[in-house]
Amino acid sequence: MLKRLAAGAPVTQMPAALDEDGGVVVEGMSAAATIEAMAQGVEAAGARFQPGGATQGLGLDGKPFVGANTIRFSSLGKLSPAFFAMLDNEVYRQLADAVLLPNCGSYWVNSGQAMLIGPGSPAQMLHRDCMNWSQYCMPLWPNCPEVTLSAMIALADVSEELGATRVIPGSHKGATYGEKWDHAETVPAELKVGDALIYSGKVVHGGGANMTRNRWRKAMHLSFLVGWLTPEESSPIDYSDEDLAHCSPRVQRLLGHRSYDPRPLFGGGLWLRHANKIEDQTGIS
Ligand SMILES: O=C(O)CCC(=O)C(=O)O
Ligand SMILES: [Fe+2]
Repeated sequence: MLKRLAAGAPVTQMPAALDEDGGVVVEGMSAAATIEAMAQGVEAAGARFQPGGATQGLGLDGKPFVGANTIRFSSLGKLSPAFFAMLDNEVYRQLADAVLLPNCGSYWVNSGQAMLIGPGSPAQMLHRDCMNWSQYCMPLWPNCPEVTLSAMIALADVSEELGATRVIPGSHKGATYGEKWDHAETVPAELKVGDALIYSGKVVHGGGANMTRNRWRKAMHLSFLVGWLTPEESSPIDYSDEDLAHCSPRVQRLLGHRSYDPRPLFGGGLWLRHANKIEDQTGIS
């Protein structure tokens, strides 16, 4: 079993649990009104998608990973401003700061995605999320710094039967990078609506099988990535300046509308967003 901590527990306990098992359940991480608004937006948009359409940008090769009877889509901030509130969630912020800021000046959104698992879906293949950046992580394994942190947030109660995310506790410290993992070693991270499974990019996990005949698993994935790596999703162009005009500077940075500043660590300025506008230099408007 993964440890379960209340969102109000001292945040210092959470990195310790995360470090020990590679994942921790934070109960009640998101406010009820926020989840309700997000869930409504996802429900309405989800009805417009064909199951099995998502490919992770990989065409047919991506389909086995996402599953034939699942619905996945991004740009959740277009559905409800609740998404921006989730990006500003204080508990997740503190955890992400603790895990990622030792390795970057700032981090940004890797994915903000509805992950709906349909009835009869088999378990997803087991993987580590950091495998998206294997060229960096593999040569350094198991000592590679954390580059990504994920949250699976329940938009409705998520039981084992419905396809709760399955995790192999401790596998983030496993000696070999890619191997054949045994589903029997996984444990389900069951969630009540508003709870979140927070997990290391290094831990082995996968979506669970939905064993029901007619019910969907309703959850969303919100992951962060060190600011010097390329995210899965193109948030910087998915959202316009106008979309984010009323968001906090943190949310604007998370969605790629501010530059990456490596300080206090060593490195260059990257993604020079509005750093030197032509209009500012030439007087052209
Ligand atoms: O759907 C889930 O529970 C997990 C999904 C996942 O781990 C992924 O797609 O990277
Ligand atoms: Fe994953």
